Amino acid sequence: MSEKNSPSEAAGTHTLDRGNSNAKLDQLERWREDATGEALTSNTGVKVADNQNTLKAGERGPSLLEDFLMREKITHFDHERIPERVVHARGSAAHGYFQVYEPLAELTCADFLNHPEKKTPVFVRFSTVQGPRGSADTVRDVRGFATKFYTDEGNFDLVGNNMPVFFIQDAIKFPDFVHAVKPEPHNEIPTGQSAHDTFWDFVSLQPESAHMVLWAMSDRGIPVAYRAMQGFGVHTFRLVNAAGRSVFVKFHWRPVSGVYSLVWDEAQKLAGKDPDFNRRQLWEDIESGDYPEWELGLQVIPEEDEHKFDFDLLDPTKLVPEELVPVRVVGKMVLNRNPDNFFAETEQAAFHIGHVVPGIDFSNDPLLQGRLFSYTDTQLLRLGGPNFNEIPINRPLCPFHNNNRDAPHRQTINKGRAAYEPNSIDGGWPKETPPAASGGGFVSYPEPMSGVKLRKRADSFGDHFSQARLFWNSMAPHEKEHIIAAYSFELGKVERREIRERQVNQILANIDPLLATRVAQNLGLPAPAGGTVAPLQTALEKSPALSQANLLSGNIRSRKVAILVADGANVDDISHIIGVLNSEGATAKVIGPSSAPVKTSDGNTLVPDATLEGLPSIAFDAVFVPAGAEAAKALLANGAALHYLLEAYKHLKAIALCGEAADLRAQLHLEADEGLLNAAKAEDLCADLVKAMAQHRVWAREPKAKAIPA
Ligand code: HDD
Repeated sequence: MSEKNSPSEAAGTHTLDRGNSNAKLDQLERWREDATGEALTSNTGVKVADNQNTLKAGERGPSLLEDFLMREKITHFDHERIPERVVHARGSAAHGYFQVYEPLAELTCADFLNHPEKKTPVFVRFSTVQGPRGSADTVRDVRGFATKFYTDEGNFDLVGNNMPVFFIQDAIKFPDFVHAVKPEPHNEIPTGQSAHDTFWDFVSLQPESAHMVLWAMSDRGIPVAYRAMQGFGVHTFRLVNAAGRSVFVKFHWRPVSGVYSLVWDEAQKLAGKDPDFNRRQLWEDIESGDYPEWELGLQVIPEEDEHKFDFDLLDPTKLVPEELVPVRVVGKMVLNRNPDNFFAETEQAAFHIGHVVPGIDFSNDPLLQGRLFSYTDTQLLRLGGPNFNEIPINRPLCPFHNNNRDAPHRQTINKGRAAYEPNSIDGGWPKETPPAASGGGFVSYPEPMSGVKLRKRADSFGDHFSQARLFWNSMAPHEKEHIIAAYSFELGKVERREIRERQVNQILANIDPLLATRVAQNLGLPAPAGGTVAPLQTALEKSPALSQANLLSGNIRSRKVAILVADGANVDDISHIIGVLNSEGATAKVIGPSSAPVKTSDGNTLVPDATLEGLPSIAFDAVFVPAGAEAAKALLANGAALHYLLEAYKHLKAIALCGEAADLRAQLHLEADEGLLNAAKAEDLCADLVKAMAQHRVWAREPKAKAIPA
């Protein structure tokens, strides 16, 4: 933490405005306020005189069962845990609001999508899928992106992921998929990983997973931050307007910060060095006022176009390419408040795909239909009964009244005698509300139905490879390399040769020959002779909207820069770069050889925010080293500092070296490139640094950087 004295003070400790980098400790303590000055009591309100000692028969005697205070405290503690989510157990959440840009009356009668003046409160929980509650954030996995809108017409939950498709087409396969991806049952290994036999066994036998597995093996599986992820509702939903006209819709969340990812080596290291990496950033960004934002996008498909695509709109393993149906951006979500209590809010939040409001309805996607059952069922177990919607985080903000009664943990004290309908005793209340343009009751879209009762997958769900190929073809060269590396890594962990072979020959070979051949080479398998399924003719060869290379924001807002200092560091360079970064919405942290203050070039001292080991380069987007002969010499002699730079280089980050700090580059034999910058002073390189950071990584460096040991 920096000290706040003025630089002009005799003691000479620098005050550097580091923008958002300092957590506001005063605010962090806000939740204690309600208990401050209050007596410690039992749950029944009895004041406690001694919270240190159990009631005993004599100082050294046995404890007495009579001690109701000790029994209550221990009992409560013994019952603190509830079952973690069977999937998506590891997560973090924040509060915020959503605001629509303009009324969408032609599409939907949903109130919150029709009033640009309204800020609808939201609670958003991000998660990984595989790992338990205490697992690391940065594992390769799908990320959950669940949003609860507390609208004036009831809660709407958009329970999506950071990938627009799913592994399976029918909900009845979900337990199989989850059992396969979870740690193996005999030894509960591996945690938070899909790199093991049972996962690859299942997906290699289930070709409908090919598309989604490709997404998971791409950079989308290792996002840098929640704010750097897109979100997708995945299924096709319906919107219904006041006239009862319906359209199909796909929901999209587009991060204002752009879409970008970790590199694999970094993701693995972060899982050890900071397992809370994503959780911490979400928390710190919000505490510092740098609020994550997303725009809501809709892909609207008229009912009459339902069958015009070369895939089935009801198939959740397919996306609707944006080149065929553009995304209409309709509103913005801002996350601006951290929860006060993790358990009460984040852990007890109960999302449910079946929480919809008038104007939003379901399609017949068989995965969606099965989810409608599963989410209530799981809350009954996790939250202990059907009153889970009374828990404050789940409770609607609009009034709610019905004749549901009793059950465990009931909080509402219902008055009156008539808990049934129709009744005459309470005047017939609460009463139904007929559908109306605004504020009406929910009516399901009257979709005509007919059919024979059967268990069968529609033939239109039968093409499993065309969209996987579309995704592969749409990747930038470096993204393709990452996908090849990810398959090679994961399948390399698979012990059974026949599983590896099946994945390569029957799945990858049907996606793309280069992908299959390169992965086969890396696994020491013969290159497959060709695909086993004849490719279909499809509308698109490529979809540029799928490549993260096309999804950067063009700015460096919320990016983090490490400033490496040692005694003698040039203070003008430090002040200048911090000023520039702050003006661009980025933040900086001063990293020292130890936590002790360093002496800057003007003879004053500067207290580092962290040490080289405490905040390694993997926690930053770029590294900056100020000029100063003495500082450069000290850093050159410091193995941790050299490793810091080498690792930043290997992870393709922008590195800016001022003045004598250029000696570090020479010592490490690193070639200058568009992201490895030298200049006499900060002023001369900060524009290039900002430009390089906006590109996120120096991809051109990747082939060279691979040769550097981790
Ligand atoms: Fe699910 C949780 C997203 C298919 C059953 N799911 C859960 C969460 C997310 C998703 C984001 C965590 C919500 C939170 O933060 O509390 N799930 C998806 C998506 C799917 C999907 C995008 C496919 C498009 N899920 C799916 C199927 C089933 C489930 C097919 C069951 C048939 N999902 C559950 C669950 C969970 C859950 C078991 C675990 C905890 C919870 O619901 O509340 O019911």
